[in-house]
Amino acid sequence: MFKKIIGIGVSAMLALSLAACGSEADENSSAADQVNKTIIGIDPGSGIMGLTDQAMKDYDLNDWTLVSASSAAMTATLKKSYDRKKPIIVTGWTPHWMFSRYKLKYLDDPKKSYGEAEQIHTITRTGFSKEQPNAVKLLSQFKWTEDDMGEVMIAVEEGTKPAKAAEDYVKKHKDQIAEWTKGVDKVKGDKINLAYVAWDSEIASTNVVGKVLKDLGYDVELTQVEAGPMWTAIATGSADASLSAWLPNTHKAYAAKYKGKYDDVGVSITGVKMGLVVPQYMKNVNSLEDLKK
Ligand code: PBE
Repeated sequence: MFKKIIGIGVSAMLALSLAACGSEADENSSAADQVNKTIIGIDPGSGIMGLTDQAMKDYDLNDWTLVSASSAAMTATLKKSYDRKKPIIVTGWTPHWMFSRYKLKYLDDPKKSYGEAEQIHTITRTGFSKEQPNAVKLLSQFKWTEDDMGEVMIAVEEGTKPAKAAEDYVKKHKDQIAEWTKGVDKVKGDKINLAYVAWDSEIASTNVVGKVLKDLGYDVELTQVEAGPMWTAIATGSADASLSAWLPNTHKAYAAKYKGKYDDVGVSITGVKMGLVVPQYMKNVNSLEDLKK
C-alpha cells in the first residue's frame, strides 16, 4: 500500500529519525535534506497512513519514506527530536495532546490530500439498535469538544491510567454526563463490547463512554484492536460498537468496504483534522509543496 513500509520498534525509529539530520535544524538546507526524506507515521492500518500515501503521490514525493510503527512510537520519536530541536515530520491529528505539549504546525495542504471537514462518528453493528436501544440512545447522545477530550488525553499522557482518567472526567462533568444519559435507563448487567484502536484520542473517548455505561449497570468490555480489525469486528458483529470511526475521509476505504454492514449512530466531535505536522522551529517548511524543494 505504501511506497515503503517499515514496521519497526520505537528505538529503531528513534535511531532512524535522529540519524537523518545534523545538529540543529539547519534553516538553509531543504526540508527534504533535513529529515532525510522521511515521514514518521503511525500504525499501518490507520486512515492517516493511507492518506499520507496519497499525499506523497499528489505532491510528487515518490522517493520519500513513510515509516510505520505506532502512535506511541511516533510521539516518542517526536519528543526525542523536539527536545534536541532537530527537524522531524510526523503524521498528526487533532484532537491530540501533542499540540498543547509542543509548539507544532500543520503543513498547508493546498491539494486537499487530507480532505476537508472531518468528524468522529460512533458506529454499531447492524441489529444492535434493535437489540439494545437503550445503550444506543447513550451512544448517539455522546458528544463532547476538543477541550473535553484533551482533558482526558493529557491526564493519560501524564501517566494516569486511562480508566482512572475517565473516572475523574465523569466525576467532574456531571452536567454533561446528565445530557448524554438523558432518557437512558439503568440496566442489570447487559453486555456491551466496545472496539477501539490505541490512538490517544480513541483511548480517551472509549474509556469515558465505557465508564458511563458501567455506571448505568452495563457489563462493559473494551477490546483494543488495529483499525482494520476494528471495522471488521463491527461489520461481522463480533463487537457491538466503536467510537473510533473518522469520517467521511479518514476511514473512507473501510466505510466503503463495509457499506450496509454497520450503523452510523452519531457524531461525537466535529472539526477534527489531520495532516503532516512539524515543530514550529522548522521555519522554512510551511506547506506540503515545500517538501519537494
Ligand atoms: N487517527 C486518529 C486515526 C483516526 C483517529 C487520525 C490516527 C486514523 O488515521 O485512522
